Amino acid sequence: MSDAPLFLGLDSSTQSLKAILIDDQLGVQGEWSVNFDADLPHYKTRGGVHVAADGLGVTSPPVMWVEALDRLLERMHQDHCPFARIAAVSGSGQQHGSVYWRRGARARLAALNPQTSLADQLRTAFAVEASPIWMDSSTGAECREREQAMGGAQALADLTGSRAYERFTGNQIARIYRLNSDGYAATERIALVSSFMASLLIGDYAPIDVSDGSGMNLMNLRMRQWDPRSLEITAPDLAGRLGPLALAHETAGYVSAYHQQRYGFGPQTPVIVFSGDNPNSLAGLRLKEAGDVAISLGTSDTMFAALRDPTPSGEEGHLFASPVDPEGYMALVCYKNGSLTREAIRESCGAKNWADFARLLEQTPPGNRGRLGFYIEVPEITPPLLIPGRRRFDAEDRPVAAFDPAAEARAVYESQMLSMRWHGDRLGIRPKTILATGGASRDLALLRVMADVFGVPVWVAEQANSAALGAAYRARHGRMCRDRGRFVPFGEAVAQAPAFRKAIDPDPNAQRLYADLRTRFGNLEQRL
Ligand code: XUL
Repeated sequence: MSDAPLFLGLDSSTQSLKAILIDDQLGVQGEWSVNFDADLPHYKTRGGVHVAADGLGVTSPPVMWVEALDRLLERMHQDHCPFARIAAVSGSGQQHGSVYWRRGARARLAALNPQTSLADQLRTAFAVEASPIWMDSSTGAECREREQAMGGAQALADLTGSRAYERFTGNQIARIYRLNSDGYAATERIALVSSFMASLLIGDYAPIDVSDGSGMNLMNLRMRQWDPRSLEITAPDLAGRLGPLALAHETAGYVSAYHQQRYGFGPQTPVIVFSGDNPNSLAGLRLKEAGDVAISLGTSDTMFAALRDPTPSGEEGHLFASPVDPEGYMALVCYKNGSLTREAIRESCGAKNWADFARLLEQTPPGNRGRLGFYIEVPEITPPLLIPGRRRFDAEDRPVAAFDPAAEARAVYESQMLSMRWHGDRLGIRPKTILATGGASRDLALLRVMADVFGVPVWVAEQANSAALGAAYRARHGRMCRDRGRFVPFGEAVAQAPAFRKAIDPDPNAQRLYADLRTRFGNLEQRL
């Protein structure tokens, strides 16, 4: 057993850096994490981020992610993690965030000294010290310019998979070029969070994968190549700064001497190209067929599905290249008001924990006697409601100032699920079943509302960290493709993965009721 191969998946998310180690039978052998606020308090982040005074700009310091990697690997080392048995590593990053490596950084990465920490050696390697992340909504002007230059929102979606979105990296790069042209001029390479973390492992610039790269408004989705016109309207000499794209099962490089000497990785450990957290979750949840839909309930709530034949929308949602099928796609709908918003409402309802909140919610019937609410604590992506506020309506669509706590508790859950159903439907996502994942997938009250609103059974993945797990699965997949010298269907790499568990069936009565509420919800949302 002691020589049996292991596979490591990392997940650099908004609030933490996590690791999952699996064996060749896909069993989880260990899990570790570093929480940015609690473990690295000197960066003074809240929820892993810094929010600008206007509420629209949201960034994280990239050196914090660097320090987190050493911290995580040290923890694993203290736990006697058998690094030498790791046969491949891959990883996940929060999508859209960008890192600006300063000229000369590549040479520094290649010469890392294992006697000194990564953070000490790379602290000054950034041309822009605050990395914009997915929660940023400050690029409205750049989005409008992009859509105009590319022939409108639908034309841009047809080309790149999405209309212009504030958090998409191309718009972020355009803004940095406009406001900080010296920083842009000093930039040697622009990485996504995913390719950035891979670079720290291989000691060189790692490529951006086509799946995470789809979240930039810069890539031709069908060709899986940078679109020259999109790059040109963003900033000068961008192609060289972005480097090549790669497929997610390809090898980015080998774990560098720094990590071999410090932690004991083997000398030839391949690092499989890193991807975004939603693409990795798709891999972790093994979504393959049309009608297989997952909902991830975390800092962001996302709904995603695997597709073969996508129809881009110039209005909403995203299409990305698949991370596990070189010819496949994935559809994604993303919400910023996820767990943090649920928590804020729970607190204002006076419920101490989720069990209390569920008891409150059960005091009102499904459908909440016609009451509907919209809970926007932070500028929302879907729909684009940038002004925070709690807006409530009675059964006759008249605005009301407040709900009692029981109605409020139900309204926030119903509103979130009705919105997913409404917007997913417009993007062609029609679930036959839903697989729930993320921290809040442990909340049965929320899953019940989900099952009833969608009218389908909800299953849960026992392993809540689907992005890190998906990265570990992809590490195994990438290693298989390498060893066989050809693309191996992803299903072969995960054939032995444990089955999911059914959590709840829909109640047919509630289901009918929600069908009526849906239309009212859509109309009210339009009004807002
Ligand atoms: C997806 C998105 C979020 C982040 C969260 O488009 O913006 O789900 O990936 O990490």
